[in-house]
Amino acid sequence: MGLLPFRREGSPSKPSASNSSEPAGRRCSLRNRSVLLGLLMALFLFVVGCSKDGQSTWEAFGPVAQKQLDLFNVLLWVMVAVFFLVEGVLLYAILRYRRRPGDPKPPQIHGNTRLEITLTIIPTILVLGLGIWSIFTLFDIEEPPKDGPAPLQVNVTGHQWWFEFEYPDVNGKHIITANEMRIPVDRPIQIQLESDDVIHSFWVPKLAGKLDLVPTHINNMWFQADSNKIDEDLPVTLFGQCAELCGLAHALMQFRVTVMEQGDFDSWAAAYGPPPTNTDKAKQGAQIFAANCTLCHTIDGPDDPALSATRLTGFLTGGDITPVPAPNLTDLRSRQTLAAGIVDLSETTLREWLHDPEDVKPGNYMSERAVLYQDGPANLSDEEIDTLIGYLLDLK
Ligand code: HEC
Ligand SMILES: [Cu+2]
Repeated sequence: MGLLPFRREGSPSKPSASNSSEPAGRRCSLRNRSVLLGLLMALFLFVVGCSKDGQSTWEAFGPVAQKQLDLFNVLLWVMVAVFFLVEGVLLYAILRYRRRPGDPKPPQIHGNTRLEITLTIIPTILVLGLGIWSIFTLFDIEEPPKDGPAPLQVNVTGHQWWFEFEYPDVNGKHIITANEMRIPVDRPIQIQLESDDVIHSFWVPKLAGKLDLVPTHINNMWFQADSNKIDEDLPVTLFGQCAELCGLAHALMQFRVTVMEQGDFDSWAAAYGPPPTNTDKAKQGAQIFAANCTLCHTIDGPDDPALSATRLTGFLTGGDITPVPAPNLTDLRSRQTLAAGIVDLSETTLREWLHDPEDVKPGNYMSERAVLYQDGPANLSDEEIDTLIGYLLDLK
């Protein structure tokens, strides 16, 4: 059974509303029903779009998102006011001065210099004002404040269809992980964005606006999560999403940002390392992993750059069975989600993933390129999969 509501068979087609042999009354009621359905859908989207939970742009957890939200609010409400003013005047003129039976032909006029100048100056002032405010905001959020705490560097790489997070230096330690970014609260996070393949976009609405991950080009941004803007207890997990159509599984390319106390963040960094192999079962798991998975995955610390280069070449060259860049699994046991944030990580979901990744995330490059999955579900016994899971998640 799939974890996602994908339907493999075609759904039964709906009766056509434009069937001309039907009586007029029935055609009409069908059309009314589609109008009603359309309105309900619009209402649903409107209501869902306004929710502050999850992936919302209406709530800011830090200074960058706050300044962007302030600007957005000003732009939005000024434009709403202009819209209602213009449409109001238009409606008033249409209704009040509409032609009535017997009205004489109105006098024809041409040109009104004073009115034309006024109607040129007002929008010019508005557009210039909002434009200048936007530019100042851009400069304002370009860099973290110089007098604050030192920023933490995180390098983000976009892959089809998952995110890689590299911390060059956390208390002297080099860390590479995937799909879940952990950040300490009240500290600027300096982010470098790049892509391995196509253009992706990095977006955590509660922390900052979107920025593209572009191949062969580095983009920079920063954000910060402020404890005084978050009224829940830490750690708090925020939703992120690739916001640039990047291929088949684009809609399944999400990530999480977990805001933590500095102490908890340091403990996570200190614990970062391969899963222990202190039992026979775990040793067996490590062997199965070495035999089947290390072509693409690293599990003993940050990826070796030479190996990453080979994997990238494999990906770009194509073919059925080639290495490809894949999520670093060193700290998989500390994660909450699987396969770029699309399912919660548990023994059950990991079993489903290892059994048949294609069923969980159609199009992904693990089922596409691994020998194990060339004939569909894994060429591994249930015991082997269980042993692997025990090793990966450090189960006792
Ligand atoms: C041919 C390369 C390849 C091989 C071999 C491979 N994988 Fe993967 N794996 C990938 C790719 C690519 C992804 C990312 C899929 C996605 O999210 O789109 C992935 C994702 C995963 C994930 C999810 C990681 C995350 O951050 O959510 C796990 C767990 C995983 N693989 C485990 C394994 C195990 C265990 C094996 C060996 C039995 C294995 N993989 C073999 C390429 C591979
Ligand atoms: Cu993407």
